[in-house]
Amino acid sequence: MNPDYEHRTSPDPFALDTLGWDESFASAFERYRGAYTPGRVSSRHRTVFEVVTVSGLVQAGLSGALHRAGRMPAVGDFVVLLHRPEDGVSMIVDILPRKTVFTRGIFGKGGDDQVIAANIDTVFIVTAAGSDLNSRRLERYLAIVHASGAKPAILINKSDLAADPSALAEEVSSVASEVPVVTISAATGSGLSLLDPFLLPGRTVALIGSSGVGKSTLINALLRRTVQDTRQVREYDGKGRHKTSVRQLFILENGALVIDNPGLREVGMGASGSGIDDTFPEIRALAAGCRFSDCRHEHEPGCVVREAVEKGLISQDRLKSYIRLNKELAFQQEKAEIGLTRYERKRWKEVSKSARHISDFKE
Ligand SMILES: Nc1nc2c(ncn2[C@@H]2O[C@H](COP(=O)(O)OP(=O)(O)OP(=O)(O)O)[C@@H](O)[C@H]2O)c(=O)[nH]1
Ligand SMILES: [Mg+2]
Ligand SMILES: [Zn+2]
Repeated sequence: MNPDYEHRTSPDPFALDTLGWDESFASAFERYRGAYTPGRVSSRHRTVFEVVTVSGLVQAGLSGALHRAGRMPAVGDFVVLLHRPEDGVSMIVDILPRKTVFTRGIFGKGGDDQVIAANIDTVFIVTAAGSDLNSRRLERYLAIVHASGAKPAILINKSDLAADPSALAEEVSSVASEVPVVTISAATGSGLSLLDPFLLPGRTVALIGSSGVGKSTLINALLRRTVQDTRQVREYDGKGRHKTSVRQLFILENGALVIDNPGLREVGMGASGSGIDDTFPEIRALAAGCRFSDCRHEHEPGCVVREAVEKGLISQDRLKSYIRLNKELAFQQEKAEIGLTRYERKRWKEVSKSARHISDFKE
């Protein structure tokens, strides 16, 4: 449990709709009617999962079958629970198909540990006035969010520290394209009402960004804002004790769901796929006019994108960044393929060894 929050996921019972349940989950759950209960994973502590269900918060383990299949629920997943009254244990026996999957895309790390969260509608990419603000990093975040199926929004936090917050917003707008940019201060509460259109009942928002940008402070502010009429709340003491180590889903009073994440240290392009193109729509739009359909916009003749850079229509930095991220994607994909081949080779050795055993097969 993360002790750093003024309000936790409420243990009160919830209607499934409030948790983001919809028709597609309902039909996937259809075959489990009877002894099973659906729920949504709100946090994971190694092998124990906290799951919100219609009858409150449940602690559950993972079934042996899921474990053996290497299927690991992520925060935000809708899961199927089996409760064994004889020993009081709840077990996750299945994960319902995900609507969106948000992964960090670093090859070489365990498959399912890559998953940051599932079934996310909107991702708040949080940055802060000061040294964290970095256009190139924002492009990386945008690429993985676009690839996840969730919609991104960029939040510039700590506007109270900026001499000219609108200048920051303008700087960010140059990489944001059509992605909304919202300037806020989680500490003073300024701008928080601009987030209301994203914080809707049954919709899930995940917060990502570097450590220290104020993700947890923002969640506290949102929790406090939506409960302030009904509960007495201790004043936030601003001591920076919110270093988050566990990913966790919270439910705001109005039924919106928000997921706090630990600061991301590394964002790989491995799972970004077409997310890179979505991050650079101005380049994608022009690229269709390049002479070669696989033009990388480097040295190829008939490149419309480079021409646009020369004319000053597209920024040189943007094109450089686009090329670099695509190279990284290609490199990581290649690494993944080599990894697979090695695995296949090993499998083949095992298979041929057992074949030799059976039929005295000789190489
Ligand atoms: N001045 C100012 N400080 C803020 C604001 N929001 C957060 N902070 C401070 O920034 C520090 C880090 O805030 P956290 O909310 O812990 O940051 P985080 O993004 O959750 O960090 P990790 O959990 O490590 O990823 C704390 O000292 C906060 O008080 C803000 O709007 N203005
Ligand atoms: Mg935090
Ligand atoms: Zn080109």
